[in-house]
Amino acid sequence: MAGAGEESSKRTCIWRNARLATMSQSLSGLGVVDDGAVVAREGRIVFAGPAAQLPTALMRDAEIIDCGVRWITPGLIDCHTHLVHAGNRANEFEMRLAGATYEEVARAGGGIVSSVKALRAASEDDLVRETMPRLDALIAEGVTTVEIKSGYGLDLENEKKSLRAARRMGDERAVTVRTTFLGAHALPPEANGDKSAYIDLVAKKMLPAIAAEGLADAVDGFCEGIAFSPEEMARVFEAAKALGLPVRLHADQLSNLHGAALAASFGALSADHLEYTDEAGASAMAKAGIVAVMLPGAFYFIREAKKPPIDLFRRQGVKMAVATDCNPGTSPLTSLLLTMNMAATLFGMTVEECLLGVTRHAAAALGMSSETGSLEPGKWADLAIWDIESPAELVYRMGFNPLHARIWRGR
Ligand code: DI6
Ligand code: FE
Repeated sequence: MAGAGEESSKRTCIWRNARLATMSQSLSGLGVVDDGAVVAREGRIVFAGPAAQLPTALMRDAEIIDCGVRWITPGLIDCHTHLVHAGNRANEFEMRLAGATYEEVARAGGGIVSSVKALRAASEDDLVRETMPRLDALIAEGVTTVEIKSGYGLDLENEKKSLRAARRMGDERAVTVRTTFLGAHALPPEANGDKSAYIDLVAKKMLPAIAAEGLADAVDGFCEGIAFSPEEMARVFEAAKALGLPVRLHADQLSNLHGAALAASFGALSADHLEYTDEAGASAMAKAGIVAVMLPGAFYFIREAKKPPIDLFRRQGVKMAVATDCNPGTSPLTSLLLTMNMAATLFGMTVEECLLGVTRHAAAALGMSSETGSLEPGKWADLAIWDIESPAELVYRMGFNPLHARIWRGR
């Protein structure tokens, strides 16, 4: 299988008789090409545009795939997930439905700490096995790149185990995985309430060891009253910068601690959640050119009332991405198509904004703009081919998957 795939990736492949939503920055809107073709060679796009402009030299010895007037978009990108975790928290969900408060759930052993306990008890193989169905659900809807965070280990061995499991997910499936170290997610029980000492451990011990093994592509943190303060996060970010790792931040999700401005001041790739971000935060993000990652699944699941300031982001010209935030506590969501629908219905994002949010802007949130996120020469041949009449259908439907075929790096 792998051999056959490799062979075909060396061949020139032409997908034609297709309508393209290239998502290219050089075209307006979705970058639509009505009678389009995409040509791939050795896993990269060498042409994407009007079929009439197909260079004849590329057509020699090429394998030609007739797309039957279907639509082609870039392969989708889920740029914020906690996909690697053990067990689930359906019991907590039931308790909350029966009227239990967050505190009662926590006292009954629930919350992030229960996921930490479960992850510590799981082996790396267990984690890969448990996570694979979630990854497969994303892949089945055309996802070709997924970011996966640690953050349920909260000690060096268990954070490394999570990140190794995440890397293996990418080895075992035809998908690009980017890993993010989220040691500053919550305080582990053994820290006995000492946040400062734990942040020291994250910044001075865990992060350098993880960087030395090349296990993380970026560093993230949870800046919130129930998690870590801006000062504590700044200590982690200083350490990340010193190691040359890009940073991101869970910012302003439940309150405004000015996390967006903090992320901007460190030149982060993105700030994520942002329900409570104010005008100063949005303009700091615009100036720093960092991406706002919208996570409507968590907003929906915890029944948050405050929406992220989409209008401010629009006015300031902040790029918006859209992601599942798949995690067992606040967003048990493994459909990026449904996530787009939520971003539209709950946040008022347009079809164009939603589609940019899972393609070009999601690539930017991962620092991968030159590799993926649009149909343009030089980028990986990551494509999703859809049985739809218009791109709006990808955002409009709930619980229906119109994927016809998915191509990862030309295969
Ligand atoms: N924000 C969230 O909503 C989740 N983590 C985070 O940083 C919560 C994760 C969990 O409850 O397991
Ligand atoms: Fe998250």
